[in-house]
Amino acid sequence: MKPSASYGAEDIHILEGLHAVRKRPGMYIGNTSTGGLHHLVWEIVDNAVDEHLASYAHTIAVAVHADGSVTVEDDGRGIPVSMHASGVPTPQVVFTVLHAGGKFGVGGGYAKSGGLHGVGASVTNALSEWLVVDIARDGALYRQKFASWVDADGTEHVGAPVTTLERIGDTKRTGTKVTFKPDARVFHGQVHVQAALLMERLQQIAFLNAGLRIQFRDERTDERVEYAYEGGLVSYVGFLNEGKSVLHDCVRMFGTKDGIDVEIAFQYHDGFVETIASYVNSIPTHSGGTHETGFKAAYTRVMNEYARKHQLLKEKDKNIEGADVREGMMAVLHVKMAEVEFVGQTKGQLGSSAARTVVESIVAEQLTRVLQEQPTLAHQLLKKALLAAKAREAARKAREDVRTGKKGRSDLAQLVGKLTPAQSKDRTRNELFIVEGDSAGGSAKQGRDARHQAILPLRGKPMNPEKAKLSDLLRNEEYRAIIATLGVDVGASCDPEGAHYGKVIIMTDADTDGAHIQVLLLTFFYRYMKPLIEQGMVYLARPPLYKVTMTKQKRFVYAYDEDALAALTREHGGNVEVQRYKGLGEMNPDQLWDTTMNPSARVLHQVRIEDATKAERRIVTLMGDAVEPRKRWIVDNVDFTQYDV
Ligand code: 2B7
Repeated sequence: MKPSASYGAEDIHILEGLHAVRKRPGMYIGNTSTGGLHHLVWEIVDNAVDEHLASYAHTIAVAVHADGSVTVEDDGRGIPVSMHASGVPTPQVVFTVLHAGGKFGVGGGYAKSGGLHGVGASVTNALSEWLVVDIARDGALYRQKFASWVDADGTEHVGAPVTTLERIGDTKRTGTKVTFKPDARVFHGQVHVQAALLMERLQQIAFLNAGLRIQFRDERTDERVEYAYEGGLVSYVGFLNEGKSVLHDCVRMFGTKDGIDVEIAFQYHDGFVETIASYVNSIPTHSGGTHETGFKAAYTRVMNEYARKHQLLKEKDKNIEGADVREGMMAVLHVKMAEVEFVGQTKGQLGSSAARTVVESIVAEQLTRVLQEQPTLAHQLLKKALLAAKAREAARKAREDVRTGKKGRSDLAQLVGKLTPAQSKDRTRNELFIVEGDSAGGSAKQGRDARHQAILPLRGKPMNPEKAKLSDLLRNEEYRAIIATLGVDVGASCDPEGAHYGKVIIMTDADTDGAHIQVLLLTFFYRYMKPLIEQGMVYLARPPLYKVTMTKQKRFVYAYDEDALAALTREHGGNVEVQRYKGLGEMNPDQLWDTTMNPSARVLHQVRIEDATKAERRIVTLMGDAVEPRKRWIVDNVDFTQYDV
């Protein structure tokens, strides 16, 4: 494209501005890789969202075209087409002046736009090969084009207008449409816009702005989606909790104070993890900040007040801690305010102190009302919080008992006394074998590598963690011994870094009982020490099922499953003697070492959670009331990781 508009003296300053963006793109869009590329889209989308927040735009459409260019369109008022005080059309100011919104007073009424956002259209223009803006307003359609190019004599043009604002037709609609092509020279040739990235953020924006409809289409693949959520944050929480068992209907709290809008939705699920997704003016604050601090402070205070008032906490009791009242909470917090201040450069953390006071006061007032109006919910949440507090305290105590070797009323110390520790103190190399039964424990103890392998024998069958309350589990010797030996907390504060062992290996008999114990222990780890599974620290030992002696050669091998046995029998024309191992105890220490414990010979199955929801379903199927699937699982003794529900 060739320039056709001429420039006045004022334009020199303007062009210098955009040249600066080209020179140091990172300063304006963070980087010139994927993040920066998509930033070009967000600058434009943010302006459209601002027009929605001003109550004019209802629909935003985003399209990626076959040539890699992107269109963003809104049905708002349309950028004013009048001449700006500087003597150029307003759209030209918007697309060629850095921080046009702030400096030139364009777009008044966008009080609650995203801080540095809403003023970045010129940045997108500066880093594009070309940009076209179409404006529908006052019955007419207008267009202006911009481009970046280098003349034959080396003169560089950045985001320069190549047409002036032209009236190109009539229309009854109103709105703004911006189409641009990211400049490959800026992005090292990598200008492929990713649909998945756009969709994720567009959906998020739709959740955060109830009533806004966002359409997306990718003309490269013909993919189309539309995001529109009348429920706003409540829909968002529902989406985030999808696949989880939730404990109650989503709660919504909202209010406005000192010009700051606050909205919060929360809903607990039966897990431990606390998730608070917070935003300011639709911008994610991944590192939280003042709004989150205010929310947490008010939430903890009001819950404790309620607990005391209703005798759930006695006078002598300590307050429930924040982490305990938030265990299993899924929350979204959105604050809208003017003059947003972020901590640091990355916008990840809100710094405005007004947000803390306002959120705190609105949450205090609203949550007090919610608890009053819904006493059943209030009691449910507080009981859960008290249980979380108890669990944490019990886990701490269980570990302390072991550390101090204290003999209490319980015979925990005695049980942990059964632990045969590893000689090494290297927690990354050390392995804890949780072994079924005392006799197998004895063989394991004698057969092990004493430097790095510790043996914890279990008495009977551990309690079913699916059926028992956590408070009961924590009274159970087996689980207390495991918690104490591993040295990690259960629930939200479970930190694998603190574990005394790098590997936890469950070693049970290759029979139904053994399989059952495996499932019980895995359920326990899944429910209460999930991070250990996530970190790949939990394993199942796989002892052999058969000892197969080749009668002619007078030697033997181990068979780990029926297939291997069948193959051996076939191979040796039936001249085999088969010994079925019924339990680990039938193996002598050497055999146990050779077949099951020796790191260079054994078969271990790493327990993984590829998909937490699937795993949860699996556990419920295996451990719930459905007898048939559990039976099948136990009979098959299928490896946990390969079991497909
Ligand atoms: C701060 C600048 C960028 N602006 C307006 C008015 C409406 C408007 C815009 C826009 C992106 C792609 C489709 C204000 C604000 C400029 O001043 S920008 N709509 N949409 C947009 O960029 N969408 C406006 C007051 C009265 N009438 C119109």
